[in-house]
Amino acid sequence: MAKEKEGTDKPAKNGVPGYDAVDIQVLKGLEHVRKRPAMYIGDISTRGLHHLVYEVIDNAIDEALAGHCDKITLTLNKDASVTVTDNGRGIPTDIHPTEKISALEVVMTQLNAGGKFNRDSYKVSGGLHGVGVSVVNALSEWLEAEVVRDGKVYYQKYVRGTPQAKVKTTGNAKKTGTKITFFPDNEIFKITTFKFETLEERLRELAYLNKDLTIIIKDERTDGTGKTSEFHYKGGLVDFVKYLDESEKSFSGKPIYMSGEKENVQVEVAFQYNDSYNDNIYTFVNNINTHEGGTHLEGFKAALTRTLNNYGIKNNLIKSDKITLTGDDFREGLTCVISIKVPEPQFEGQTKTKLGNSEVKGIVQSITGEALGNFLEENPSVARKIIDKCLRAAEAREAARKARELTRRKNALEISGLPGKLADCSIKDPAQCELYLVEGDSAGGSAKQGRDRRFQAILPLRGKILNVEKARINKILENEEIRSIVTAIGAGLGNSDEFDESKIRYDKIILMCDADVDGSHIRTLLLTFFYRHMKEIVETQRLYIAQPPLYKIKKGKTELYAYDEREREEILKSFKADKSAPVKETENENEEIPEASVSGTHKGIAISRFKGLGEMNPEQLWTTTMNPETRTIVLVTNENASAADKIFRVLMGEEVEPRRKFIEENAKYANLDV
Ligand code: 0RA
Repeated sequence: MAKEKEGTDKPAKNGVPGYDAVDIQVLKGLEHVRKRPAMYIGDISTRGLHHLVYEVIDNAIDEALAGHCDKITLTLNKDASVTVTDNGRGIPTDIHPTEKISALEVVMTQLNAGGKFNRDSYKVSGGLHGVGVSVVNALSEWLEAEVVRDGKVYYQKYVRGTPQAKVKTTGNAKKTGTKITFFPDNEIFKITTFKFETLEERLRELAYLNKDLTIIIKDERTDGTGKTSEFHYKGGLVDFVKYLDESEKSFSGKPIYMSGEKENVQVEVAFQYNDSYNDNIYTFVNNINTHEGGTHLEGFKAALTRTLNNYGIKNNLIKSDKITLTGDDFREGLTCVISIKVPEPQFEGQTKTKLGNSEVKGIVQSITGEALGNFLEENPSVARKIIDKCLRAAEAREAARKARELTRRKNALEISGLPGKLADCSIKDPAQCELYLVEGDSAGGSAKQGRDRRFQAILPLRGKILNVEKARINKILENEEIRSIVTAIGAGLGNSDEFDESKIRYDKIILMCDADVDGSHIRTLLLTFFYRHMKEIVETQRLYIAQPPLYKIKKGKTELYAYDEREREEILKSFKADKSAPVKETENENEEIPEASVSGTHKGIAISRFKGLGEMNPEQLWTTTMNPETRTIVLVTNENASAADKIFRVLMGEEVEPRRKFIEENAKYANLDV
């Protein structure tokens, strides 16, 4: 995509005064961004909208990486615009030697103008982000840039990417910096409301990754939360690991930190071990989250496996003739953040978040291997605890292998190989099929009767399923309910080489639980299971949550269902307004809603609250919750892995205090919990 201009010769004028080929090309550039915004920012949903902010922030981060900026402020303004201020060097404003206009205008109006400036060192650009601030400008109804540089304040305003006047000076000022205010174009974005929490999460992450940086976010919108957060973490990655592991007990003391630099690649790693059975490794390259991993991750894993194994054998902790430990064993209970800075990162993979630079593996491996070796020698008691944990993981893995073997043999004995409780659908094409996982046998029975058996399969689940957050893989595989889920889906246990996506038997897997506390607990347990052990199902957008109604409201022969309090009120209002069967006003508007099954009367109107799915008859269940024409189902997404992961760990993990805090802080959203 990069359009490099060679030499300094301007192409010949084409006859139109004030226009030459370069200008036309420039115009075409931003026009193309407006025509095909998704090519530049991924999509035009809320995600793309937030990308605009990240783009400007990343430019400020580049200033920080170059050592020129230590404070970034983001403000969500009253008028719905956004301001990003930084104290970097300021976008250059002098006349550009070849473009013959202010460099500020070049940066704001030309695609990939970054290449025209010598912004030294590690750039964020080139990755997921890094399309340039000109893209933000093109996709904004208006944008104002204010630069403080060389003792002056410079200013320029743009409308949909077009400058409204030349760059002018508006005053004098000391110091340096850039302030960009933009108003996302509602011709491009359907939704132009920023989500404070989404931005906050990324800014917090950036502050952890750049320990000298202070990042502030302010919500000044009239209908906003009025929240302000300031992030500054002196401990950097060490603080990040503590934050990620807030809900777990570390047994390796405070996070182990190591850093080094080789061939211009800076490496920083912090990690600790906790009592859980999961590993959580987050990797970043130039502050970009490399979700798909890459050579830096490979290097670290190799160093961890080799160094711990060598230490264990040398100190007689691992008897290599008895047991062989795998990389997975050395990562059980590991929480780790790897952050590296590479001058020319190459990003690969489906979402361009996998580091490809081959030289990086060896660099990370040697820096972290050496540092870990020293740490183990200096901290033998921690070393022993870590090796112990790894040995237990290996034993469990061996037990799990045997359990799986057993399942396979058992399944081979059953004719269909499918769980007995599963009421399968008759259509065999997975693309058309749905699997309902239903809480309780009685609701399962209604669902079996109410369903469209051609494409809907029902698997009733009895009681609570196992909390996989607190169990090793062998225990998980011993669990009856989990085994039937895995066999019904048909692709094997996820997150492993054994998983075969092409064998998934359903296009949608829908969790259907009661709308009460127990139901929401079971739903969380199921979500945890899918998130941890069948991530592929979440990632391929197959997992959904059914939305059963909370109330049935009946007047005469008319029966309506309400899915929340607001709908209940609306239906009541419409019933009362309906003159065909006059109803006297209730004397008390706040009359208590009768408990389950017991019908309450609002003078001719009967409201009943469904306590559980089991209370609905098959036909009700079909119309309200299962009929694709009338039901609502909510897709489970995995937008922000680190945030979702943290929520699971807080809710399902060991420590009680963070859980209490989380529930208290989020109690008001409790009925939205997904
Ligand atoms: C081009 C060159 C230089 C800095 C920037 C752009 C720059 C862009 C943004 C966007 C938001 N804040 C920013 N700060 C700086 C290098 C400047 C120099 O070499 O002096």
